[in-house]
Amino acid sequence: MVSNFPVALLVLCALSLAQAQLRLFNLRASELPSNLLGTADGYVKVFCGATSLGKTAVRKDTANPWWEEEFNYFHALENDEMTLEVYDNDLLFDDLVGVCQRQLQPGTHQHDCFLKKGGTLHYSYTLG
Ligand SMILES: [Ca+2]
Ligand SMILES: [Ca+2]
Repeated sequence: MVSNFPVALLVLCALSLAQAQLRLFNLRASELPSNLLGTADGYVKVFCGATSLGKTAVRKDTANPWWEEEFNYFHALENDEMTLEVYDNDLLFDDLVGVCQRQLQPGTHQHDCFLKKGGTLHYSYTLG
């Protein structure tokens, strides 16, 4: 006798874990704070859940940087938490300017996030 059970299980898994593509783009910041070492040298680290998606290049000596990098992740799930950490690159220790966290929702969204030490991060993402 042949059972359909494994097939049914596979279909169920596929339905409940509907992975989607996350695309993060249009990363920029405004009014990043200066410190003793001068004008900010900003970069952003990107995470989806606990998975690191990488980081942008450092934009040296600008309070209003933009980053051309896009981040793609093919195993995102709705309600996954995306974390964006904004740093000021310095000689010895990079300064954490602020952290932005957001639960992913389907569609394309644009957000502004106020950074703890000053300035704002702007970004867009698409989940789908
Ligand atoms: Ca600098
Ligand atoms: Ca710096």
